[in-house]
Amino acid sequence: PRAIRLEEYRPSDYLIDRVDLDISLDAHATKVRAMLAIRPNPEGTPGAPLTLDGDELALEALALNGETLAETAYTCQPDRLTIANPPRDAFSLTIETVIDPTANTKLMGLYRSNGVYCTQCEAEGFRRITYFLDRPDVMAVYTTRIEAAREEAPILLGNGNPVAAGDLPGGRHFAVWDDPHPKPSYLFALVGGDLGSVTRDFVTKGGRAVRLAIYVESGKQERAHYALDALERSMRWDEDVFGREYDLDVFNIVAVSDFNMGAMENKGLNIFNDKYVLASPETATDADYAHIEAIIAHEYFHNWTGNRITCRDWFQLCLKEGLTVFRDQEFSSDERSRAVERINAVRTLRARQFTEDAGPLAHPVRPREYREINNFYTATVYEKGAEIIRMLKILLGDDAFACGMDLYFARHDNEATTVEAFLACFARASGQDLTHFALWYEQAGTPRVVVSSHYDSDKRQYRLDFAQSTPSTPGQPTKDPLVIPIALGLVDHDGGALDHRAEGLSDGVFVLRHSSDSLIFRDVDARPVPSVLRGFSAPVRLSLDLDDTGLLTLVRHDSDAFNRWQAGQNVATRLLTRAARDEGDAAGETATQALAEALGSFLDAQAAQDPAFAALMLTLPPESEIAQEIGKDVDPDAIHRAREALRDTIARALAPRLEALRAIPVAAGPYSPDAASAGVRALRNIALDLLVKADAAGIIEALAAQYDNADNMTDRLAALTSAVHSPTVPDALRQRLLTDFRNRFDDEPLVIDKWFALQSGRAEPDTLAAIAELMQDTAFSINNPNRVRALIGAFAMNNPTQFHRADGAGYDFLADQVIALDARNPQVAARLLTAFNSWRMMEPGRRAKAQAALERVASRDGLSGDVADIVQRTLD
Ligand code: HT7
Ligand code: ZN
Repeated sequence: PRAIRLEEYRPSDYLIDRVDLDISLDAHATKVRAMLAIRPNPEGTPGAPLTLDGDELALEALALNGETLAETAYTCQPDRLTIANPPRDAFSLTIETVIDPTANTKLMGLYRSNGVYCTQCEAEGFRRITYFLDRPDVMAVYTTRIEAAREEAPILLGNGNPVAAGDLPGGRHFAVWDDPHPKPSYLFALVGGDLGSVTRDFVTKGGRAVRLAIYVESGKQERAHYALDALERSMRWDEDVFGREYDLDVFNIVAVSDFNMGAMENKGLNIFNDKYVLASPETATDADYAHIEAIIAHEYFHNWTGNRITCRDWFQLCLKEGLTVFRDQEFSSDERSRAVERINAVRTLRARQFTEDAGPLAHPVRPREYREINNFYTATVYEKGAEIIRMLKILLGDDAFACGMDLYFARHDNEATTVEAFLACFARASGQDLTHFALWYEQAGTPRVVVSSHYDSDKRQYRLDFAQSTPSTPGQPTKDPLVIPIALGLVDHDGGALDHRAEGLSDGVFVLRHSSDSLIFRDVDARPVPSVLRGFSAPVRLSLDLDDTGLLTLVRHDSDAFNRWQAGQNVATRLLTRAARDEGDAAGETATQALAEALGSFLDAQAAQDPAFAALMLTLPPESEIAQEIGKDVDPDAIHRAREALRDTIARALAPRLEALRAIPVAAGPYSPDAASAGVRALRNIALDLLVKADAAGIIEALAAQYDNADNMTDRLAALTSAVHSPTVPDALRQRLLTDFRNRFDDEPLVIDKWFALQSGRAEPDTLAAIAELMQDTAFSINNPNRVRALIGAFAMNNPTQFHRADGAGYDFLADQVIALDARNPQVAARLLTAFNSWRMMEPGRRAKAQAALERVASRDGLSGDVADIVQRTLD
């Protein structure tokens, strides 16, 4: 496909004000009649031809102002309908198309999932339903009449409010939905199916009565209550924190089993991957519950940041996604532990976004060009996009940030707008010039900030020198300095906080604007320990000249929880990089012991008060982070060995304490997924895992008992995970538990996904063979994205030693799967292929094998645009 460029943006020559749809659902021949009220755009070219987008469409009829259009007046192909000389004034166009939802394996447009008709229109799926100006700056009000066989689809849902329904001859029925809010076509949705529901009444602060409903596969309603609670809490939170109220009489959510992503924020009718709705104590883990809460909130928050105010074009995707991720992260932080949420967000950012930013697919938060927009729903747009909003809040302060948000909502309601317009609201509200700050949207790559410290005892001065640089990325060989807010503080060696002032430090934040700068603290009696980038105040890689003693002081005493955790991670990262490079030595052993001791005293003092945080303190940096740190000629096996060895040593050193942690009680009563109870389970389960790795006496029996007696999925899966990943567990036990799990959850596809992912993530040479066998399991289907992600995605993304096997078999396997999947679902295939993102970092042998596998994919005839785009950029 040809490149689409931001600088080539032009307003549409035509606008569509009203859309009246009449859709008659049928498994193979769904009829769609669209009546569009069109007028020339005063900002467009007068008299320009009208070209509507299509994708695999078949036109049945076309009428202009009610009159059938002569065939000479238009040209039509599956991907485009052009009327050469449309009227100069407003006119109506009636378009009839017929589509086959059952044959739609791409899961874009209208398709069937387990017999349920549903739609996915973002980014460009509406054009698979009817010919349209399928771009987000064309906003219209919609009415949708849906008709179907009552037996097949007793529930018929659309955007907006229900306005009519009734029976029709031949066992059919209809429903009419009216959405008064202008919206872009990507927010259109409909659902038809035989679904069960849970409902609740909600009254907004302004007094509007709203009927909330979640629709799920019949019989699974009980599992939707947690999502419904999360929805109600999200709605209240958005009123309290952002002053945003809901604006329709109903809010519907539908869970479907086949979905390309997590969920979709269609106006008044969110459609969800059922993985992010359905939860029961027996089938969902604490982490699943937390994800459900976050995604329900995220999609709901889009109602204002995305729907009421949408994007002018797809280059502005971060305008809705980064901002909405920021909002859902704030919600989770308010509902749970702020420190734990922040640490988890940063772990995700580093694992996904930093990796992306360091590889061939690196792109700015607002890209300047794309070939396939589906490939830009990335960690950079979402997660780094959210970090930019967080930095803005730090730089402006809470009050000016809140005023900027209010101004944005007031100024741009019902508009399709841009990043510039968004920033202008904050510039206005704060009086600050944000021109330099805006570079965060334009410049790809993760900046490195190097900090060196100097203490002058004669002058009693302490100086911190800062330098920033950003590595080159594809298409951006040179970089400019960014505006980087760096929250920091000083700690003395006994752990006390030092309240020193420095010119340039405001409310504990230093703003680095140039390639280098310094901060001078006066009247400092002794060299302090600097705690820099508190709360991870900017998405950068930090190098700080702090030795292990200083870091361990921070582990023990930093008042900033994020940096206490980070300091422990830094010590571990140092040890792991050295060991993986085969540079382990006696100094390393001493440092390991010191780390274990610091963790031990931390556990003694803190574990009982904050178990969730303690669980994070005991978690070593992931292998992918060590690979990034090493940066070139990476040997994943060496990293894996180093990490296992360090974990083993720490586990042995902490064994008696870990036994005690296993005994911390979870709150009495039935299972509850609340953050406090989840934190205790997380700590107990990491203690179990470490003790299993350390082969502690009696721990295998304890593991088996936990698996057999668990009353919730978190504990059962934790026991199974330790069994699968620990070589100390006897094969017979591992097999017994795996077989039991498979049989116990035979009719629970979402649980079987956990079973698939566990086995495909095993760092063992026979894993690839096991996956080939698992693909024959009756529960596996290449057509279902969740199954594919669980078995093949987990292997490629979360199993570095086996995906990056030295013999290249992991690469060949993934290439084969991508090729096979591309014919059915290009979007999911392209996403799998991004696992090759770090191929250039590998040692030469692996690099050559990865390149060969990629070239094999690239040379295939008939590749989809999605896969062709990723493979070309990965190889470039
Ligand atoms: N805005 C939604 C993105 C999305 C999507 C994009 C491309 C293809 C399929 C998709 N399903 C959902 C989800 C969100 O970020 O809230
Ligand atoms: Zn979103």
